[in-house]
Amino acid sequence: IDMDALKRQAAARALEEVESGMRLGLGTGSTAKHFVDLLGEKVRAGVKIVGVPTSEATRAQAEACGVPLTTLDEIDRLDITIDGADEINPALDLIKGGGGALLREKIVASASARMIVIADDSKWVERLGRFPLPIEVIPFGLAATQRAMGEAFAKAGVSGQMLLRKSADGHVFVTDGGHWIIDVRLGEIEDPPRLAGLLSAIPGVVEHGLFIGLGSTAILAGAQGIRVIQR
Ligand code: DER
Repeated sequence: IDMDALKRQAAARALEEVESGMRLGLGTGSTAKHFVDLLGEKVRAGVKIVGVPTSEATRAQAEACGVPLTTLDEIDRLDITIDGADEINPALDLIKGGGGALLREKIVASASARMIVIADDSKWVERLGRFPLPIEVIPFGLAATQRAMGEAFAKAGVSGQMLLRKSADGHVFVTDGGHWIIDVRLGEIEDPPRLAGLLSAIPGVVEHGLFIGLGSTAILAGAQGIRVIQR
């Protein structure tokens, strides 16, 4: 099965939800990339939309595709954010951040009336946590922050090795927001909302990749076709 073809199929199905006049959040990652690509074709065909990109990478791609852009300073509400995910559970809670864009992605998704998650069906899981959870942290006081994270994991009944994300060139990965990312493979997270709350309470944690209650629709493309799941 060509995974990239599945991603494109999910993106194409999401495009059917887009109408002229809409204000869209534009996600980040290889699946969202297909969406922005296909959206550019719709814009050239005359569909009137504006988009807020969730990363500098998506901004560059959207500009190249001719998608009109705006910001969440010009407008304070979006109609739909279309974005990928690393894991999706039956409650449509997500792990995101594999691409390092989780902070702007969560800000944009939170400012949207709807969030459509597009993915190949390998992302669909019963329980979140096999994929390492990305946690965006401030470099200052990192050891103290990691200690607090360890305590939060213990309270939530999970544990895992914390890895500071590195770029391909071996340097510490730096997000669009100038922060670092710690990835932790926690295994099965029994209570994602509880862990999300515990992590959000840590001062040195800027944001984390648990997206709770934000996904309204999941569009999953698999060998048997496309499944649309509403929350
Ligand atoms: O980093 C992110 O949040 C991306 O959306 C990621 O979760 C999905 O990326 P993919 O579409 O390349 O699998």
